[in-house]
Amino acid sequence: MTSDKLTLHYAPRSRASATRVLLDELGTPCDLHVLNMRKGEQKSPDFLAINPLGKVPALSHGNTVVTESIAIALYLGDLFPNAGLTPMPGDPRRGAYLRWMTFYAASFEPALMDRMIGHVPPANESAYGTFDQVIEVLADQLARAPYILGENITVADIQWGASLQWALNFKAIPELPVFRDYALRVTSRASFQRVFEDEARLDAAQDAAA
Ligand SMILES: N[C@@H](CCC(=O)N[C@@H](CS)C(=O)NCC(=O)O)C(=O)O
Repeated sequence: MTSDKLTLHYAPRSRASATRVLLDELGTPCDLHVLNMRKGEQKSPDFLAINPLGKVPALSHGNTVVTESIAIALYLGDLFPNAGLTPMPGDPRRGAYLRWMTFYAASFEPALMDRMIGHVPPANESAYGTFDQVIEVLADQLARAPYILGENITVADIQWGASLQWALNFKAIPELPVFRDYALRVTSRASFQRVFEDEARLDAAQDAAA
């Protein structure tokens, strides 16, 4: 638990959306600092002082700043263990939790981005092997149970569900039933629906203001 104020530096329909859903799932109050990326607000000096890369999401918690979606998700999950979404140290799922969260940032996203720009690094030199291997490993894991760590949803599923839904929409990953079913299972939750609804409103307002 924490008494320090949380602020999510956020833009609608971005990687920060999954963070916003996670905050909703954790049931914690959080100020939203909404940036209009169409106006380049993420590159303002004030925001660059928070994240020098000028990218969202970023999280301020008291004097602590956390950037990188996965670091933020791990940080929040540990901060609110009572929400029941975090395999904490001592939980037999903790190792797998860290594995799949890190796999997301270190293997899946780079593989996806390389694929989208048509870059094919040599398999033995890339951090992830090949795109097809990453897809195969992920599909195999998701076929085992309703959620990535088993029968119960965890912080990891919020990230993976949001991302796979995005990747399916953009046809960036194969349209496998295991991906489609999983993404639907996760993103049909009330938390996602609340955030998607609000984001449609915010996005339209930002568009009009840009
Ligand atoms: N590795 C970062 C990537 C963050 C990122 O690329 N955010 C995009 C939005 S989805 C962004 O802020 N882009 C704005 C820009 O680069 O100007 C993370 O996972 O948080």
